[in-house]
Amino acid sequence: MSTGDEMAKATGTRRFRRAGLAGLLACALLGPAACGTKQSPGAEAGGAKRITLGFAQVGSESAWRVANTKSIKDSAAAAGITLDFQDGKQRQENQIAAIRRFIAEKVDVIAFSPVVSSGWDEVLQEAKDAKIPVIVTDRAIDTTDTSLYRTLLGSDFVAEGRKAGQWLVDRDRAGAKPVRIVQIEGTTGSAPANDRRDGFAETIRSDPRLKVIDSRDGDFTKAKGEQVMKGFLARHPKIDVVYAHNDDEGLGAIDAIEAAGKRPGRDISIITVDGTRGGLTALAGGKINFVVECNPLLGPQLMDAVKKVVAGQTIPDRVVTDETAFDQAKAKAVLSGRQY
Ligand code: GZL
Ligand code: ZN
Repeated sequence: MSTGDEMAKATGTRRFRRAGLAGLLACALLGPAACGTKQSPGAEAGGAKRITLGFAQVGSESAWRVANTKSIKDSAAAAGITLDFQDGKQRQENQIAAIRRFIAEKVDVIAFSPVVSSGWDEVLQEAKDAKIPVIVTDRAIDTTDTSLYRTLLGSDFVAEGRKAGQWLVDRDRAGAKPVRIVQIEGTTGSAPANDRRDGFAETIRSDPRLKVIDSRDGDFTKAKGEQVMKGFLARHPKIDVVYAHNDDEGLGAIDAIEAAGKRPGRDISIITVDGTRGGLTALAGGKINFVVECNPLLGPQLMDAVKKVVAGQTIPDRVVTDETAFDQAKAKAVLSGRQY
């Protein structure tokens, strides 16, 4: 390219940039009207009012959560629903502040995945007073007033715990020796941690050789899972099984077990929950022994519920996501096709 051309290109670029800058400035100062981009005042092409959904997410603590967030964002776009998405960074006060912001914005519907199960009545009463319907997704809340939300859309975590326990009961049925189990729990006070613990405990009770000898909060993260497993290895000379409440904690436990010179999946068996690519890869490779699925792809069902609520249709007060479980052969079969 000749120098002249380069000059023209450069000037052109500079001019374009200046105009762009001025345009941006006008947009920022004068609001959408000056932006040139058509800001539909809420009317959709077909004239139906465009729905606005406020969603307060737990955080981005695990691969499951990242997949859950993607499903919600992609589904809102596909459904033509305007989404105000707020990341709670795993703190309840952030989620409560986000819900208050949605109320102030007068969104059409509020949805959230409660990081812990208690402490929601006050803010949900404010949403009810503002006549904004609420949908609880993924994790359940403890409340005596079920009029505070329209439905709970998410997994049956007790069933997930039972599946994990049943696999162990079936596998060790023939054995005679005691089976020492350590449990890496999910976030203290969260529905999945409470229910996966209870479902597992009630199932292994049928076999007196299966004993949980230690249990600690791994907060659903890989880092905490590794830290907790290091503590277990330091405290207990003999551990036979790790039951981790999600894949990420299980992957952290693998690192700690290998650092201690033991073979995960062989010297110490590992059971996890979620069914993310990381968990299934470790299962296919023999470092994890069993993975219970927890389906994060709640987006389509959530948008369907949002549209029904806005249209004044009744929806069931509980929608359970369907889920399966994986042994090594099944993991190998499904891994290449996994979305997350
Ligand atoms: C379960 C979900 C849990 C996942 C974890 O539905 O709330 O939170 O099992 C995630 O991976 O952090
Ligand atoms: Zn689940």
